[in-house]
Amino acid sequence: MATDNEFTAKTGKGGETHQQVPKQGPHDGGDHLTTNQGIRVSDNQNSLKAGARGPTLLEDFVLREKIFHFDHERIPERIVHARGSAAHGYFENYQPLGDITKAHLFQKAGQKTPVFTRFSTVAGGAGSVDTPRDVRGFAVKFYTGEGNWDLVGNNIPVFFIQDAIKFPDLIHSVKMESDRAFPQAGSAHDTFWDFASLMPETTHMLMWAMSDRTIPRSLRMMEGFGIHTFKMVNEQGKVTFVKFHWKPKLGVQSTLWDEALKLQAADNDYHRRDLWEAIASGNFPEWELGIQAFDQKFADAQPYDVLDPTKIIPEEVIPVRLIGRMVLDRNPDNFFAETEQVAYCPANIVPGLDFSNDPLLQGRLFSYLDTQKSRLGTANFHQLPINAPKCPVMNFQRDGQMQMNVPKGRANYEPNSLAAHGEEQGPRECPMTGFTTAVGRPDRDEQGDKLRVRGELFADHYSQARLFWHSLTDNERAHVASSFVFELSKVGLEQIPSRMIGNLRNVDEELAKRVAAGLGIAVPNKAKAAREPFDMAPSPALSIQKNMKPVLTGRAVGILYADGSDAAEIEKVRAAVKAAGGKSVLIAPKVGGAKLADGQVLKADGQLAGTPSQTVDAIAVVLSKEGCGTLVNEAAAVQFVMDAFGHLKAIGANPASQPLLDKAGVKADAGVTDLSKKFVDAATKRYWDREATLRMLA
Ligand code: HDE
Repeated sequence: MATDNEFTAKTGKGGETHQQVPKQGPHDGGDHLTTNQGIRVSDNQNSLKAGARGPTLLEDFVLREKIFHFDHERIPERIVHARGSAAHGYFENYQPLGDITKAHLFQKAGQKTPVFTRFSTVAGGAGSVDTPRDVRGFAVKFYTGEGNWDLVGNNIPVFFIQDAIKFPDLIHSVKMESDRAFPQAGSAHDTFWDFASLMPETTHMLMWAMSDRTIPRSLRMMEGFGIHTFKMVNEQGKVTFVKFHWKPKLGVQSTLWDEALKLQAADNDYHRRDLWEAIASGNFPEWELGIQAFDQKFADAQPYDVLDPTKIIPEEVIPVRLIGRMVLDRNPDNFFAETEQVAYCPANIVPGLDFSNDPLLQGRLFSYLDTQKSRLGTANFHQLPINAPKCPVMNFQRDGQMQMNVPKGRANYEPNSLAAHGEEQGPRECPMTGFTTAVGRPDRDEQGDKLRVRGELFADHYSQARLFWHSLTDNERAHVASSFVFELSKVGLEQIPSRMIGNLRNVDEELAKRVAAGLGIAVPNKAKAAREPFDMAPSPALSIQKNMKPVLTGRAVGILYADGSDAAEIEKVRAAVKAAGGKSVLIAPKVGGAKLADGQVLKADGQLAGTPSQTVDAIAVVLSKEGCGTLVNEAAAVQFVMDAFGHLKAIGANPASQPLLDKAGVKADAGVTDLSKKFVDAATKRYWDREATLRMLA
């Protein structure tokens, strides 16, 4: 390929720029622009006209082909999870798992399997923002030597509904209301809460959705869950039930609601950019894959049904066994070809794994294959490079739109005896290595009448919602209660908040009271529970704050400086942040930089007005007396500090910057330090205690 300056630049008659392959060539290589038919193009700036000012001619096949292709560039976006970001990487197995599964990817220590992982929001369209309050999708395609395995999960371990037949209702209710087409990408509206409050089985997931889990700090800092109970099957056919967990190496971190709202204004692509930049800079995001493994005896002994996707198994009851790690180390080459066209399907499974009878999972096994056909347009979508297995694919399926393979010979059926005549005979089934379905429990679950019913224990809608509430810190509970208040405050139909709070009384009376008080309405009657809830031992593993890792790795520190700032002071902070594994972001009133006290100009990474403090995890304010004197009158600077304080972040400052801190209302606490080593330690945390002094939470 020729580089820019190897092309000849010419100006055409109308002043338009032409970059051309030079007259002297080369005319044999790959530098020539062509049509899709390979015809070289002589002019990519002007269509063919009858005279310089005449009409464009239909004959211009170059123009017609270009516009024709452009007109068809868009494909239907995903019905749910339309907005997503993805990356390539690998899964590395820790130890042989032959005792519980025969799947090849789990047989050797150190064995690597390529993966493509896509994270997404659920409710918004493909062009919506990254940071609404929403569940996040966490879908991993493992390209194993035995075919593709797709683990299509979320960042919350339970789901809203128990049966697939309710999914269209759930999604219709949460998406934009169908007459007015708003709100985009948010659940804070009538139809969602109408549906949710009429469906008490949603209560457990609602608790998670109203918690900080749905406003993650970064895609790199989310847990992932397979949600359903799956099966692993070993060589002897023995079945073990498993729940899948992804544990982020950086720990789980979230934003505050006010911060998430402001991030929407600051950067619509906050999570997409963060993932891309982390990978591009070599800071590869990493998760460990864990399983909770159990048998039928354990399942039968629980007071909840392990086939019910609105239930978890607390980690304190069955610890998560870590079986491998996933590293995302390569950004996609092309967003459309890879991130948009990737087609996950929970039915894609390899020998050694199997489905459970979870009725939500069973419905998903149909849905995804079906949706890909309407999204990608052809039954041959599996041939797209991002979807194609990295192992041989051989069968007698033929033809269809966009068939990319050119099968040879006549063998498009079997049995056949074509080999007897020296012809290609095609592949055959293999009982030894082929996928076989594990034998279930014909004695109990898989016999009997055809019924449209649910398992009895599915009727307990509240015990685990209560477990979640009881496992949180006081500050996290305040966030949950406040989120309910925020969301229900946007609901116009007055019967809905009361109905919802009536349900919440079954979770916790205190929560219900707080939400009612926050809305300024009376506490309604308690809803009748379909099955009386019971108390479970709290599970500290469910809390984000109790499990925060106080590290700077993966986190960013914004350094605010201006004309007259001290170079050595700035450098000291940068070096300390780097040593602690963090990233410094230099922020100055002008992106070209500021003239420091020693005369040097230090270029900024971001302009103050365009880089508010919600884009970083902690701030250092390094101003001269004069610089501070100017910035106390700059709203963006005051807001920068005020928001960092309000978002409970560490603030380091030199003495000359104090007037700015004072103007921003910063009060001394453990998170407000000088610029010594203390600051970098402080920057690894948030100051939850500060919140009660700043915000009236429910
Ligand atoms: Fe999905 N879901 N889903 N879902 N889902 C889709 O498939 C569906 C459910 C999840 O990054 C769609 O390719 C039904 C649970 C993720 O491309 C569609 C039911 C969980 C993604 C679909 C569920 C998920 C999807 C839309 C109820 C967590 C994005 C486009 C039975 C375990 C994958 C597409 C990606 C996508 C159907 C419930 C996760 C329409 C019918 C539970 C992460 O097929």
